[in-house]
Amino acid sequence: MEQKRPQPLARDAMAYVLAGGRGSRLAELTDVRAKPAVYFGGKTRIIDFALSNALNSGIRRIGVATQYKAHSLIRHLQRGWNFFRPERNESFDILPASQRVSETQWYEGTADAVFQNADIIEDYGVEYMVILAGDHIYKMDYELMLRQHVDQGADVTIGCLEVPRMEATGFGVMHVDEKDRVIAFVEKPADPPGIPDKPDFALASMGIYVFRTAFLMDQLRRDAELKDSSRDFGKDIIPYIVKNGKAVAHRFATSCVRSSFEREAYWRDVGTVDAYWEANIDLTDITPELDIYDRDWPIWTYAEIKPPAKFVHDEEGRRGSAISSLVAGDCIISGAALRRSLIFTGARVNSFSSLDEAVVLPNCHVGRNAQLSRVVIDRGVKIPEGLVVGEDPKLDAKRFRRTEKGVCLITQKMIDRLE
Ligand code: ADQ
Ligand code: ADP
Repeated sequence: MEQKRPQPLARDAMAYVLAGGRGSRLAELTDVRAKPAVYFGGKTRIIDFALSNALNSGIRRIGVATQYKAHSLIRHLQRGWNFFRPERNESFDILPASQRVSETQWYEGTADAVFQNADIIEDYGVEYMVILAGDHIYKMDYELMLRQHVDQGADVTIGCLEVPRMEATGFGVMHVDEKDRVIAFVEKPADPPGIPDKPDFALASMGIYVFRTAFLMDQLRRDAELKDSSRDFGKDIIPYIVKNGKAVAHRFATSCVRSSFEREAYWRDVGTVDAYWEANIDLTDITPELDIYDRDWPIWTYAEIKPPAKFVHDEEGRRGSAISSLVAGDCIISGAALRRSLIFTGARVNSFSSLDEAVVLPNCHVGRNAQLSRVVIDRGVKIPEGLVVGEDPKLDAKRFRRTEKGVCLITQKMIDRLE
């Protein structure tokens, strides 16, 4: 008898990406754009990781809920993620908070950002919902998480990872039994409970969840009736299911996608300027912890087709090079020296300048004789001739946003104030 090929569960799932939060700890980087739209890794934006994971996992229906400063995010999605075809049962929906349920309501919490679009989601008739956050850097095969959800007969499956206990105050923290069933869940505890046999670590929720669509919708409708709910997955929906249903933890390490040299299960929040700078600069390592060149798990993005990066030497023939650096297209490095730096599209770096551990967002211009060390330069900034950053901490802190780790975030407004 002919054997039926098992259908990947991902083809019967919709990925729903929550991309509305502000990410205020990224300071000026999120003044004009939502955190998921912030540039990362030389070409991509943060949200491209969750979206590429969904695509590479085989998911062909995607919804993105947007709210805060969504213009640049929406523009990016429209340009880069527009290849889904309804006739192949594919869809890509951008779902801005548009007061569809009540004219006075934005999305209240994360659960509300799903509930307000219930009719659109139910119309697609998919069996499973994969709820994702649009603001984390990681590579993960969601098919494996879906498979565990079905195999264990869970009501909700929660993606989780082990983090140092004292860093877990910003996460949902759970306790599990020997079968990884969640027996307790606390959202952002002041004193996070440790893992029984590893007390210095806590089991933290990644804020990603798998549900059967019908079950999720029932829960959202139930929660919508409550007066005192904040309509949030972490605060309301998940704790309720842990108490009254079957919640199971899915370990990130089991479905994290790794290339041949990636050692650890890589996951980063990049929610602060320091974490953001560090994760970008780490990519310049000889064997970085995150491989963005993995052809088996490509990170798709939108990028304009531009001329290649060009390197020319200075008048003395000495500089005009990049060591341990990533340089995107349309950059001209003329007579400048780059070390451990990550330069996005369209930069011009002029003679006798040096950049050391610099993250330079698109379309920046660095004038002659500038010396910049440990910086993040916002998009389109014009660095004046001779500017020195990274030598005098007090002066830097007065002029720019200087972090605990001594990283300076530089925006055009800060440069304009110098003159
Ligand atoms: P947080 O990350 O603090 O905790 P939250 O601020 O609600 O949760 O953001 C989750 C995601 O939803 C983010 O991607 C954000 O951009 C987006 N978002 C927030 N409000 C939104 C809205 N109104 N509309 C649309 N999108 C919105 C959550 C969980 C924790 C878990 C961490 C892991 O609550 O349990 O540990 O994620 O990072
Ligand atoms: P991205 O670099 O993320 O594509 P942009 O720099 O183009 O984003 O800005 C995103 C949105 O913010 C756009 O709507 C843009 O017009 C607006 N914007 C950019 N800079 C400013 C500013 N200095 N003041 C107010 N709005 C701005």
